[in-house]
Amino acid sequence: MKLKQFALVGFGLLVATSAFAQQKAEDLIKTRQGAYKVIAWNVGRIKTNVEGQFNKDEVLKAATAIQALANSGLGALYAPGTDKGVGYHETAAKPEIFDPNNKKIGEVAGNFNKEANELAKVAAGGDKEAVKVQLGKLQQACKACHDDFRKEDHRH
Ligand code: ASC
Repeated sequence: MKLKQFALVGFGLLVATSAFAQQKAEDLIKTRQGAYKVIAWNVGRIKTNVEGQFNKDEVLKAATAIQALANSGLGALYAPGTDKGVGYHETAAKPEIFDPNNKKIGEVAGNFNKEANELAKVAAGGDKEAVKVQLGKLQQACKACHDDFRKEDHRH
């Protein structure tokens, strides 16, 4: 192979590799946004139930879905290279959430898991008032993370 050809192949590989990395990051961002979208959908269903007619089965389904997602290891979706980019929309994640030394991340994430697990437990009990109180605690956990790690004014 001539030097010029060799250089061209090398350049082609480089473009292909970075395109692949970008595609992968875009997928991770999409999955991340989708996961929170599904969580928000289920939070909304529970909210509707505690504000109106309470259907224990629907609330339990929604709470169980939130619990499963909260415990699924969402942190893996914040892989290096996913700090910038477009999934379904531009990522709203602040740079701070990609800092492995930021202690607050574990705190807010752990709190979200705790409140989600508790909500599933309370939902199984079927008491509307208790679900309402626990939903409020879960929403506080959502908000705590948004306050520190989501760019302002972003709505999903
Ligand atoms: C929701 C939702 C959120 C949280 C947050 C709580 O229902 O979609 O992101 O609650 O608004 O502050």
